[in-house]
Amino acid sequence: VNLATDLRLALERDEFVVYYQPICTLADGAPVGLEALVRWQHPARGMVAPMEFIPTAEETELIVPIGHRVLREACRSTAAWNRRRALAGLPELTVHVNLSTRQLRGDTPQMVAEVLGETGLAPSSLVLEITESHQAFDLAQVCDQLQCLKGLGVGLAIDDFGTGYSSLLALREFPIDTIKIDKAFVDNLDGCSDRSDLTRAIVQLGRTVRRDVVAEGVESESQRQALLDCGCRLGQGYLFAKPLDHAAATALVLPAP
Ligand code: G
Ligand code: G
Ligand code: NA
Repeated sequence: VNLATDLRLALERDEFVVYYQPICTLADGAPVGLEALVRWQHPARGMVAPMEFIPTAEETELIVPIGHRVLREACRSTAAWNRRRALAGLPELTVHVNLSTRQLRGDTPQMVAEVLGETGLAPSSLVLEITESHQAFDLAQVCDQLQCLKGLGVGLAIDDFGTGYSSLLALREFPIDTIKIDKAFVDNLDGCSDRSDLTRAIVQLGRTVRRDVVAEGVESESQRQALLDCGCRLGQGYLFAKPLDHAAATALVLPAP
């Protein structure tokens, strides 16, 4: 069977669902945002992880309509959560949506503006996480798109910072507000000191250039403490919560009735 054909069918049948993993303040575990993570609810194979279909989706450009669905669903859910949080006196959450460099095309800023208008989510509540594409991309075009997106008032984050060839170049060239430190560097905090020094240096780099820093893949109390000690304020990972379905995310972000 052909994966591209299956993905087209999955779009028609509306089989893509969005999970949400909280981004928390490391000090007290309070959620300040959520990362939207796509899953494919396959009728026979069950829940399929993004790594199994995103590369093919990028290659076939099916990532464009899939990404549109994910963005709309994530913005709609977060707008509803934020309305209810406001009534309860709780601060607004941001929602982080992944966009691979391959998804940044001429009409992307307009698509994002339309989704914000349609769902009523405040632009400042949306953060787009830019991930390096599995396919080649045009740096100048990506910069241009990111400037347009920034003009809408949304936040921009670099995902998996420290991996891939482009981290420092992206930090220099892109109008980025937030750096997400790759899990590999968080894992290092439990290891030998040379490696944890490198992690500390990355956190320091983020602070020096005045970007928010989010640590990914925080799994242990000792990692949480080490991150706090080096001045990192925000984290995401199994220590706080795994990616949750819509109902479980709702229970986490809204006060019990
Ligand atoms: O949920 P999981 O940790 O398996 O996700 C793995 C990776 O898949 C994420 O780190 C992210 O880069 C990618 N991913 C998840 N959801 C989306 C999405 O909606 N769009 C894109 N482009 N990538 C996604
Ligand atoms: O956007 P990104 O590629 O970083 O997506 C995060 C991925 O990492 C998701 O697939 C999520 O399920 C996974 N993940 C999130 N938190 C943890 C964690 O604490 N430990 C591990 N091993 N994986 C995590
Ligand atoms: Na991400």
